[in-house]
Amino acid sequence: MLDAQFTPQVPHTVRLSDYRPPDWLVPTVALDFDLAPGCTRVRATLTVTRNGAHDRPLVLDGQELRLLSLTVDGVADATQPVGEHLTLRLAGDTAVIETLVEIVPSANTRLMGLYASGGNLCTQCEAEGFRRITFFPDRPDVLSTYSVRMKADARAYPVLLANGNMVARGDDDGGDTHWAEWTDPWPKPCYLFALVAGDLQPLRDRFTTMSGREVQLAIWTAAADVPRCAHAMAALKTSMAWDEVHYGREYDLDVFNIVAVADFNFGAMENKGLNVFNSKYILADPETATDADFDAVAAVVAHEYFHNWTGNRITCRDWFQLSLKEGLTVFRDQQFSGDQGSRAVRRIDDVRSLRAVQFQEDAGPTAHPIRPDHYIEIGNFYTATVYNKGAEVIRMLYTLLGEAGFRAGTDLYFERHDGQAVTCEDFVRAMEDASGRDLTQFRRWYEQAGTPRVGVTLAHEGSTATITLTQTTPPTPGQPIKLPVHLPLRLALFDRASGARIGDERLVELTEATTTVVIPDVPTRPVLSLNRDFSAPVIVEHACPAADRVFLSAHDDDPFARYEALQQLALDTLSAEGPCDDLVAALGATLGGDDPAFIAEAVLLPTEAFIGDQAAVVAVDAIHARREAVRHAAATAHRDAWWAAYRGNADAAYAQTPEAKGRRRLKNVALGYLMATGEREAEVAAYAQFENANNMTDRIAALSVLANSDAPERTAALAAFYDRFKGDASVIDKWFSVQAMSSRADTLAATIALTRHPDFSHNPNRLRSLVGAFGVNQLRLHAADGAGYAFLADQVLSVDPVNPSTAARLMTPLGRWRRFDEGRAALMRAQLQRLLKTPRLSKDVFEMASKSLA
Ligand code: B3K
Ligand code: ZN
Repeated sequence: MLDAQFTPQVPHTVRLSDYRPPDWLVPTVALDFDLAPGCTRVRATLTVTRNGAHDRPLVLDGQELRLLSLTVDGVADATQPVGEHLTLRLAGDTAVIETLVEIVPSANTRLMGLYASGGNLCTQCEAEGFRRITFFPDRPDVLSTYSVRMKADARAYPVLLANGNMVARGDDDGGDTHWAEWTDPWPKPCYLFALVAGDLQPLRDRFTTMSGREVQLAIWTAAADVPRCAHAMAALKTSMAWDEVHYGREYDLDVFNIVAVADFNFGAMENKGLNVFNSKYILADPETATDADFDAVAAVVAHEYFHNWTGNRITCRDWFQLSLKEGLTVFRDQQFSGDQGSRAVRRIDDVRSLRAVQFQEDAGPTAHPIRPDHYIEIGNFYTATVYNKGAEVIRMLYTLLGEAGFRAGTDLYFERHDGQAVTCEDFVRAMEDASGRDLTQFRRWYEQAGTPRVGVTLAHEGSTATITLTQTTPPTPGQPIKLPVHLPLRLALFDRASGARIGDERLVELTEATTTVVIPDVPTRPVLSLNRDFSAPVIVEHACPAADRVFLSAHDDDPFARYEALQQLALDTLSAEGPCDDLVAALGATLGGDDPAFIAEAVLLPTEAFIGDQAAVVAVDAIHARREAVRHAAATAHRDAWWAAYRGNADAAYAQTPEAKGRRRLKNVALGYLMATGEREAEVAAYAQFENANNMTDRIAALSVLANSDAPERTAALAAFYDRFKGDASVIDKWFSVQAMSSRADTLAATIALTRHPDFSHNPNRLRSLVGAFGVNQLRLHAADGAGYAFLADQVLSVDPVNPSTAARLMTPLGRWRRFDEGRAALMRAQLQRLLKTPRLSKDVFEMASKSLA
């Protein structure tokens, strides 16, 4: 029995520069599972072939496997695993290796490999979970065709699923057990292997592909949840059609199955033909899911589906190339989501989360390029940088090459690399070859960490406008020197008097440290609109007069730029003392617009965390006080307009249309401002909305403002919500979150008390809903006495032995100590040191804590 809990003192660092092609290939794999939660036997038959002329042994990875027998070409072999490897010296160039191992799914709390969830058995193999199922060269550049046989108790596990197509099934033992055989014709790396056995019911549908093939679709879940799968199914069919139209990609199996499970480390997994989802991203109905939940379901369903081409048919050579599939697939799902509703609102949302999470990461101790070059635990690299900055890098290629050039690039990429495990470099080369553009300098985006800063000055003389743009990227750990990157900036000038744009928008390509753009025929000093639609993932430093921001917030013809002007004005205002009249007036003007979905996003003030990100040292309490004061000012100044926005959008009939969602959003943003007036009438309205809501968006919005208040109805509302939804995990997650996110002084005490609630558990969704939510509550996590930090570290230590990958994610906020005053920084460091001193710490938490302190 191997034991992965006992981590060596200093875990091994894996380096990109050490990459070597696999010594042995495994063209075919046959797996035979005798499934039971307490003891599962896995017989694996691998055909292996020597890759090239060498005499190195075959090294198989294995973790927490009990080896019962091993044969090589049918002959019993006594070799035993050493550590986490089984090393076999083979005489010939091919061999058949058969292993029989025993594993214990019910004891697998890491949720990697084969594990039990809600009475079902399921797998998660990416990145390195397959080695917890059987001995195998667990790396993405070993591609095999799989045939799978599984046998299980027929009553407990009436449904048996695996990748590909089912080819046979039958009963054993007079019907007490049954079995199924599945084969997947497409060679795949082992991280895409999946198997599910459970008491599940399908929501079925079908899709006819562009070449006329019919695909049977099914979403499998507990019987009671089947009606809640309709939105996911609709999204699946829409994404299948969208990928045909926009990328020419057709689905390639006769069946596509999705299974929803309650215990899952992240959102979902793109296993070939058998996606496994966190149920949070499948189940949705108006009563229990918010509009944001509905959108997230569609986005994640699309994302996993799109992986069929960007990830599965063409996969990664090694895990350093993760952004090859993730950045590209996030970009594709963002495009898809933009096409389903308002592109501008979707872009605002994407940029907001990029700035909130990725910019912080890029400025912190774990900053890494979208293609990292070393890691201790690859699970720590499923980051906003690899995913979301990765998507921004792809978006820049799209902007630079244009729609047609980009499509030619992806066409060439698919044609050239189908069936291969490739690198980010292969992708860029396909873009280069298809477009004829030289992307040499662009490649720096893959190598350099850190968010570039673009400084801007505008000069106007005679009738010439001169824009000077400088770029610098601050040092990041291990990368003291940064070179200029190739970045596309969309910009436009506006005429101050008429409000009209002067000429066309320009696409300026920055390649040098300094770039000068001279624009003739500009008679009066213009207003500059820069980085429109957020064309590059940079921080723009432009000492722009408040009047220009106010102007752009009203007149810019790029909706993202209108939003951005207001955000920057708000940041300027919130980061300083003094009057806030310009901002309040601009908010009022925006509130008078005619697109509720856009207004709702534009009038939201930047979060306390984002305000903190702008300063050298985060002034926790002052930021909160200032933001509340400005919110109060904006609320009272436009009191009647907020009430009009609230009441005017309150009677909308429930529908999942962009229009209805936009109106709900504006109504609930207005409710937030009304609460900031401090008027009793607002509390009464919130409670009435809470009680009478016919959908979760309205109910949780009302509960959330009440939870953040001293309203007399607060306690009753929280209790009523719990009673109404107890037993529904995803809704109870929201109940935990609204309490952990409250700005009230008793939030830490309440959060600690909630860890003793009978519904609190180590389920990843539940941990994120309480501990994760508290971790982003800047005001209360960063209480000056350090109690918030101690709580977070307690939780990390409690979760680490159970589920290290989740523990490592929960501790991220502690790594930001350099951004706080010395008192807080010392308290944060003390908790990181406490983590590092803990015996038997996982390598996941070790890597995060040691990098945070370095
Ligand atoms: N590829 C998976 C993520 C797996 C995470 C492993 N630690 C989901 C996705 O990005 O689509
Ligand atoms: Zn993905």
